Amino acid sequence: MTLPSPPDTSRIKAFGDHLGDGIVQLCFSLPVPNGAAAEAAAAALVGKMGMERVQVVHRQELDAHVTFFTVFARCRHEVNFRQFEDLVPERPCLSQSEIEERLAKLGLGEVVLVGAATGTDTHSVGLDAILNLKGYHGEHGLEAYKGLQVHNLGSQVPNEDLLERAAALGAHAVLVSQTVTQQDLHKKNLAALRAAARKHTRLRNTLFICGGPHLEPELARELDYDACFGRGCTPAHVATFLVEHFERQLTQAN
Ligand code: B12
Repeated sequence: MTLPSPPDTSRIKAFGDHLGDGIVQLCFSLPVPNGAAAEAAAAALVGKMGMERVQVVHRQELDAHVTFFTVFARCRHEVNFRQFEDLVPERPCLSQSEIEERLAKLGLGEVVLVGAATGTDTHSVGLDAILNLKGYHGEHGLEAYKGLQVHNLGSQVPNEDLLERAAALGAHAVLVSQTVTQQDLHKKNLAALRAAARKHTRLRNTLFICGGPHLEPELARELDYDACFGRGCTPAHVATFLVEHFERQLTQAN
């Protein structure tokens, strides 16, 4: 395959073989036995998605009543990439030593962070990746940073327990992890946490940061969170946000 010169990113299409061909690969399962009828049904389904030139290139029995498919097809649609570049700017990221240096200059003493996965959410790996010493993606977690004092309360923590602990510790920031659920439990839980936090006078100036796979920054803003971090973010992204936030706050106060 030859990769041509950079395209006009205001109108981009998916491509497989050559730029602009619109070719996509889809993988899915249907609850039917493997066979020619299953293949026809898979092709029809992809056609209904608006795809053209549908080719079922692979089908495999997963069990007697389930078949897995790989399908190539052409998608006519295009998107304006520039619009997304503006919408989702790359987060700037400082190194751990730069962050530690700038934290020390703030003169706040230790910045206290209290984190948990709240409600019924048992997914703790994401929050641990950000907070625990071991870290993520070759980076140390926030526990390793001089100038940060980290309290990771774990998962399935009731909102009120998180808030009480944060208030008792005088938290500068509360970090909450939530996995998106089909029943919107994450929304309800995040909203309830913010509502309950308003009753704690000691948390009036505390930052509220949420994170988790598929959490939308727009939703976080709507629910009055100061920042939202999704899949792929690293401890340094979060620490950069924190130090820049406190620097801005100090400049505004002076
Ligand atoms: C491991 C896992 C589990 C483990 C969790 C163990 C544990 N101690 O954490 C177990 C088996 C318990 C589990 C259970 C369930 N799981 Co699960 N699980 C996963 C899995 C395979 C990996 C998640 C993970 O660890 N990722 C690695 C970390 C590093 O990534 P991350 O979570 O995205 O975190 C990053 C960012 O999001 C961000 N981040 C995350 N939190 C925070 C917080 C803050 C403050 C910040 C700043 C950043 C941040 O930073 C991290 C680093 O970049 C995912 C599928 C997947 N591949 O993602 C499903 C997944 C998350 N689970 C899912 C589901 C549905 C469930 C169950 C409901 C299944 C069931 N029917 O029982 C239950 C729910 C249990 C409950 N009450 O919460 C779904 C969620 C659906 C969705 N809409 O997104 C997923 C996506 C699987 C799927 N494709 O369906 N699960």
